[in-house]
Amino acid sequence: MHGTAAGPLIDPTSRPAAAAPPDGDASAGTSQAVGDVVRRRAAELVAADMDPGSVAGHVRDAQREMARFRMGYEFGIEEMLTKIRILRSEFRQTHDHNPIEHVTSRLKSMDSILDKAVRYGCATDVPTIRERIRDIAGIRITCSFESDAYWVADMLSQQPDVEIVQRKDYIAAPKANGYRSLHLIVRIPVFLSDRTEHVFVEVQIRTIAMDFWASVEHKLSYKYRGDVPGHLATELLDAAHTAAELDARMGRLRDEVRDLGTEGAPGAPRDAETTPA
Ligand code: 0O2
Repeated sequence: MHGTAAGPLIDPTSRPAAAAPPDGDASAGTSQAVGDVVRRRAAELVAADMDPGSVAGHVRDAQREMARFRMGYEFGIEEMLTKIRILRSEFRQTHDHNPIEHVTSRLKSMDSILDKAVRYGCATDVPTIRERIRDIAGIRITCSFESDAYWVADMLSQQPDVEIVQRKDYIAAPKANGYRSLHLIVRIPVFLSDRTEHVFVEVQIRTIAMDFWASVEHKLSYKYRGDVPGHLATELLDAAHTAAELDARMGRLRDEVRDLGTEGAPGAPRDAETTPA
C-alpha cells in the first residue's frame, strides 16, 4: 500500500463510483472492499505485463499491509470499548443510575475512506490516510440524559492514555440542519508485540432522542443523496427542536427524582434491562 512498483495500492480512480451504505455491516463491508481493491490491483499488474510470480508477491504484500492497517483500528476500538465497559460497570456498582444506555462501533469501509480522502483532496498512501482520516474507527455511545453525555466525555478525557485531539459540541451548538451530538476525536496507543501504534478513534456521544433524530435524518439524507427536499428539511429541523425540548424536560424530571432521593425505588427502570456495552 505504501507504493508498489506499479504505484499505490489504494487508487481511488480504479474502483467503482458507488460507495458502501454508511450504516451497513462495517466489518463485512470492509473485508469485501479490501478484497475488491486487492483484486483490482492484481488485474492492473497482470495487464501491465508483470510476470505472475511478481504479481502474486505484490498481492500478498498488499493483503498483509491492508490487514495490518485494519488491525490497529480494530484494537483501538477494542481498547475504547473496554474503557467504556469499565466505566459502566463501575458506575453500576457504585451508583443507582446507569449513564450509558448502549454502545456501538464500526470500522469505516475502504470505499468510505477513499471517498473521504478524495473529498479532502489528500493523497491515498497509508501515512496520509492515517493522519488525515480520523474517523476510520468509530464508537457511538447513547445516554439517557444530556448531562450523562458530558459526564462520559469527561471521564474518557481524564484518562491519561486518551489524548483529546478534537472536541466538537454539536449539543451546545447544533448544526444548521438540527443535528446534535458531542464528538471527540481521541488518539490512543495500541501496544503490539513489536511496536506501539497511535490510532485516532472518533467517539460520538448523544442522547436517545438525538440518536433517534440522527438515524431518521441519515436515512432521509441517504435516500435523497444529501439533498433533502425543503419541506422535509423544515420538518426535520422542527423535530430536532422537539427532541432538544424532550431532552431538557427529561433532564428536569431526572433532577426532580434525584432531589426526592427515589432513584432505584420500585418501578424505576433497572440497569439490568439495558443492553450491555
Ligand atoms: P459515518 O458513516 O457515520 O461515519 P466530515 O467527517 O469531514 O464529513 P467533520 O466536520 O470532520 O466532517 O465531521 P463531523 O461534523 O464531526 O461529523 C462526522 C460524523 O458525525 C458523520 O460521519 C456522521 O456520523 C455524524 N454527523 C455529522 N453531521 C451529521 C448530520 O447532519 N446528520 C447525521 N445523521 N449525522 C451527522 P460520516 O463520515 O458522515 O458518516
